Amino acid sequence: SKVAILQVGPYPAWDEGPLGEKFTLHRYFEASDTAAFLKAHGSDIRGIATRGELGANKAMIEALPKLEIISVYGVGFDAVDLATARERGIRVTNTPDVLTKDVADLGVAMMLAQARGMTGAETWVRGGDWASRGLYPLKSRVHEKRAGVLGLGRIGFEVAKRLAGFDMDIAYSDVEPKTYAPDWTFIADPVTLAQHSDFLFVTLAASAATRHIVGKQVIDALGPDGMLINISRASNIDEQALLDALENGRLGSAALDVFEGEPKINPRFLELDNVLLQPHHASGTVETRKAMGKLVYDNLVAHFEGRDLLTPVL
Ligand code: 8YV
Repeated sequence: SKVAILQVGPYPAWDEGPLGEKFTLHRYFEASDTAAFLKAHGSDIRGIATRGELGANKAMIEALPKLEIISVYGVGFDAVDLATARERGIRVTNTPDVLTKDVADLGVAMMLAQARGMTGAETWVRGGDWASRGLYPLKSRVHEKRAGVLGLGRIGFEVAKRLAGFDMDIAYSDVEPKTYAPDWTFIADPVTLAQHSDFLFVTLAASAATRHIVGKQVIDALGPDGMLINISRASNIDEQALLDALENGRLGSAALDVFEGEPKINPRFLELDNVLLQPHHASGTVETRKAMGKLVYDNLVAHFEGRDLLTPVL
């Protein structure tokens, strides 16, 4: 008989097909009463297939006495209760590397789109302003400006590499200087980094230690001409402080792919014209999502066949 898996969120058909053939999938996201659902199926379930932003919380893990592995579709595993998993000896996997370049691409695209006012410019054309009002307002350039990268891991490195192609002056923060950072300036303190940035990219893996690392101080240091770009997790930013600063012009602008409580975002964002809003899709290309789905599947199969995990976190 097939191993039972709790499927926390939906996947594209190309992933659900093979997963459903190999395992018995219990589709948590379709349950109207999730507690009753866990009660009904929980005693059989030996694996979880989840998504980066959904993870697996304590209550979910505790409802599954036979749970052995949590396979995350995403590089970020901050939504998985790692402490509980570790205590129970539950394995955890994620999908690093395969999504790195897509996430970096979108981050840089967001910077360019926001800096050059492309969303407004599109509306200018479609709404007839070009014909009736004439030239679109001028914007500041990007090249030769200062970029700060907060977190020079895999994604931060690919962002910085791309920014170097735009002749930007690059600095970064991390726990220590990185040997693989060519001539980029290391600035340990995020507030000092923000002071030295026109564009600040947040590319940190989220954890309790990085929660609200971008708070009022960093935002004020970036200032009324600065732009904040977040392609990591909402928890890395104090969203209230960000909204306050965007509303009163203490921060110039922001470009965000992630939000507290997403997909239901704070309606204050919708009132602002100095923020570019994206629906958490930095890894959202067909090629990358296929590679992520394959890793979720391959890690689960490797575990249940007693082989080494491909991309273990725990
Ligand atoms: C995905 C992500 O959008 O990798 C991550 O951590 O958040 C993204 O790649 C998400 O996990 C898909 O559900």
